[in-house]
Amino acid sequence: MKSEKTISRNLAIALILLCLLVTLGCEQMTTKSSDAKKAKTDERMKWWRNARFGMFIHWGLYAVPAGEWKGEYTKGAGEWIMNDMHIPADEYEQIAKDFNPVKFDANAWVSLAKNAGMKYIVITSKHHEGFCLWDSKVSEYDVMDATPFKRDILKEMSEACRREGIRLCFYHSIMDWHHPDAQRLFSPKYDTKKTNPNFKRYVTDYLKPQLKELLTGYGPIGVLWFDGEWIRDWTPKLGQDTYNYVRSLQLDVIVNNRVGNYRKGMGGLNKKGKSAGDFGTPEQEVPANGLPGVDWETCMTMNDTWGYKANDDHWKSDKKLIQYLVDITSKGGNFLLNVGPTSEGLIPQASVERLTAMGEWMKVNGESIYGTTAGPLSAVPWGRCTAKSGRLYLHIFDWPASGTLEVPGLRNKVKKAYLLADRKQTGLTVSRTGGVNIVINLPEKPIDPIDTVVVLKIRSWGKRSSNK
Ligand code: FHN
Repeated sequence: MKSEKTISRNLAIALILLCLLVTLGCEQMTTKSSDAKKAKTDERMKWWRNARFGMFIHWGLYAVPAGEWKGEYTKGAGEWIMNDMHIPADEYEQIAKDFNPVKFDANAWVSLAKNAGMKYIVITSKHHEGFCLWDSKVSEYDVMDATPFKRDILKEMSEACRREGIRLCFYHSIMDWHHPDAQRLFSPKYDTKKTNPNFKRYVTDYLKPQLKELLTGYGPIGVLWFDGEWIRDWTPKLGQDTYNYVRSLQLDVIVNNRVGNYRKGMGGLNKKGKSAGDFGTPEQEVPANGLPGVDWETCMTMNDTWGYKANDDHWKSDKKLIQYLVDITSKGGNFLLNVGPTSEGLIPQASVERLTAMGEWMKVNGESIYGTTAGPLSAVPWGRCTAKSGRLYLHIFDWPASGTLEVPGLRNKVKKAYLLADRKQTGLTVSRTGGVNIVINLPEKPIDPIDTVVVLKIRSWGKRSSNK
């Protein structure tokens, strides 16, 4: 007969074993569910990660003054003229009567983006001014009711994007200087310190119904790109709720992190590295080391303004823009490059010229951008490196006078090296100078002085760092 002591000891051991099994089971279930969640997110983000390059379009009533108000040019960006020139909402809204962009051609805009090598377009549905570029049923302050133009711009963009296989995405401002339940209360100058007692009504009766219009009336939307999230009325809870709401309308839509007002910190992500939203949004900057482990996109102007300004001729060169694209991609990010169309509906010629030049480069070198990840090489003096399975793309900005390219820190066995522009893929001589450095013999002159790409076909040997 076993003593009572033995029975209670065995029971205790059995209980501990049971708890261990239950804990292990729960952990396995948690791991399984987080793996499943990650797989779903990866699937949803796949096209965006492959795309790497998109067009940002800032267009609204601000294109009419084009930076000038009563004979004075605003010092700020074109799209901020209402606030920066202290124009009261009821005076500013009169501009709608002059918004008649008769030269607007959605097909031309979408073709320009496509020929530049861009795979998606993010257009302002409504910027901070509150004016809507589509036929909204919850507002008269839109292109159909308030202007002589009376065409649904987003509808025409949606049809053109679908025809050209370009993903249509919407920028939408949470901050609204026109709606009485939002920041209009503080017109003519909004005040980040003030709150509107009716802001919740703005969210339920206006912001969400408009998001529903945008996500149910214009076909599949690639990205909902929120902005104007820094106002005091907007909270992380509202952000998470809005993220969930938008995804309930289109499950596959991607949402930027500005829905969750975590833009501060790591170039658009909170200290924990994750925030409401699917990607970080550094603006007018490229994080020195990218944002390792998360998706991110740098948005940038071609001159100094997002919305058109007639007196802003401070244009970045096509060399600068191409090398930004490569730099960002080499760090694992996307590049969202802006155009600010005029009140006639034309994209400025200076933007067209730069996009055309970028398209010429992309036609030859797009393989080294699309679907690539951050390169495994640490900073190299001559350029950048992007990567795809089994291949490294060496982007040479500064062609070595010696005719030899030194590639430090590469453990992988090199199977072949060739110039990406060389369709015959003629092999370049590669030698290893001890350990992890290789030297590639190059032609005397670069193919492209802005960026000539050498492809290294490599055998994956040992762990290569990756950014995700
Ligand atoms: O205030 C806006 C600005 O007008 C522009 O839309 C940029 C683009 O990312 N976002 C805000 C400034 O961060």
